[in-house]
Amino acid sequence: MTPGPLRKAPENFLDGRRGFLRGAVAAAAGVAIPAARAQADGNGDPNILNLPEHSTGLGQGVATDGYGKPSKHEGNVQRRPSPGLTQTAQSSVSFAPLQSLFGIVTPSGLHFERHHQGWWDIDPSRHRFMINGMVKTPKVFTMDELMRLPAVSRFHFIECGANTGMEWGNVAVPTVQYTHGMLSCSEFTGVPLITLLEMCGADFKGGKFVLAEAADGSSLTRTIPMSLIRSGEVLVAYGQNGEMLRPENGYPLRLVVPGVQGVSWVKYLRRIEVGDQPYGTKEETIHYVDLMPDGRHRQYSGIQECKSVITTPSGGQVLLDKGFYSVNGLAWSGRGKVKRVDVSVDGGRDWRTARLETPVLSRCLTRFSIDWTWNGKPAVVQSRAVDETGYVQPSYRQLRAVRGTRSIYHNNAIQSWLVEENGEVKNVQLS
Ligand SMILES: Nc1nc2c(c(=O)[nH]1)N[C@H]1C(S)=C(S)[C@@H](COP(=O)(O)O)O[C@H]1N2
Ligand SMILES: [Mo]
Repeated sequence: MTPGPLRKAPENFLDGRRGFLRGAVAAAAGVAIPAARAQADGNGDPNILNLPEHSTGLGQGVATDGYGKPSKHEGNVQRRPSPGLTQTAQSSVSFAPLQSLFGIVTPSGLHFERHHQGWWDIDPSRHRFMINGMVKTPKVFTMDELMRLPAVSRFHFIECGANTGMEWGNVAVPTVQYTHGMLSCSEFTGVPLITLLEMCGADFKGGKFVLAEAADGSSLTRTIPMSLIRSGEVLVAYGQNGEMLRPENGYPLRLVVPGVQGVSWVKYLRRIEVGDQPYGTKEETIHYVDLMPDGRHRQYSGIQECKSVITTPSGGQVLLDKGFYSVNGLAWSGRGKVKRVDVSVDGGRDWRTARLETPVLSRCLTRFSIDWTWNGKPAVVQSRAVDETGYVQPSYRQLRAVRGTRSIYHNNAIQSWLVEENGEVKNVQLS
């Protein structure tokens, strides 16, 4: 099979440029797109006939800068801020380039960022983590003390509650990076919070909640129910994808709260307080609440419901030709494993069950794919995920029937991409 004739998403939709690259490899070799297509059988291809320098010359020695970087040909794969959102340096978002990623793990340097008050590169030797409140022995841990304890490593997604938020207003931002890019997935390493609470003699009878507090100036604090912590899944984490957390992602310590919206994953974690009731902090009473149709606020809607999105083809990409495509994307659920993903290429009339790429892990991204032969006619591609609880990802009509139209957060509706006759892929909303 020849490589899919799929152009990459525009380098940056802001400067109005279109993605004219067929792919990084073709671009680097200076191959014109039609020529590359005509020579699909290799006949007369100068890239086969003329030996390149890398086949005849000497390569470079081992990297001496000590830490590897991506190929220079992949320079357009970047996390990017959105012009439509908060743009002060201190309260900012960058979105992960989902359209350019494979599998389920987000490379650490492309993990999305959400900072309420800027990020810090904290000196781990001076960082302290305290547990107090309803405990027998309040304790302060250094990083060394934490890292001596038995740790676990687990793959989990993190999604900001505001991911896909602009679509509530049918703003239809152009690419999947901006519709769904406040989503990432890593292998996190850390100590289960339950272990640390036990070390402090936490009162598990009266202590129904904990408050997690950050060490940055955002005063970021969130209530976590003890029931989640008891499952052993909540981690006081220092590792991300085999190395220490990146500064942007909370170095040297962050809370990992699998399945729960990103704001509860407190970065620069400095304190856990055990209490007997929810704390009602600003992040749970003013922000991250949902305005319901009856005018009341829905609070503490922590769990990210089952959701999916097709990343190829997706907004901003261009299909160059009719023919075979491997339609693929990501599915996830804050309630457990993804059980099934259905894909439609006709705007939801017919659905086919997609393949799930292994491993399929709980509260983790799952990659799905399905074969599609595009006939060159306009097509609307959609994915609909079902999780192991039987919950089915809703359409916009179904979601709005319950939630109304005035939300910002917690939009898990089915995403539609329109493939136009000229191959351009656009973000559309079907009512
Ligand atoms: N200390 C601190 N923790 C924080 C935040 C923050 O601004 N400061 N942002 C929260 C929000 S709203 C989200 S969505 C996630 C984002 O994590 P990331 O930047 O690692 O992607 O961190 C959460 N934890
Ligand atoms: Mo967030």
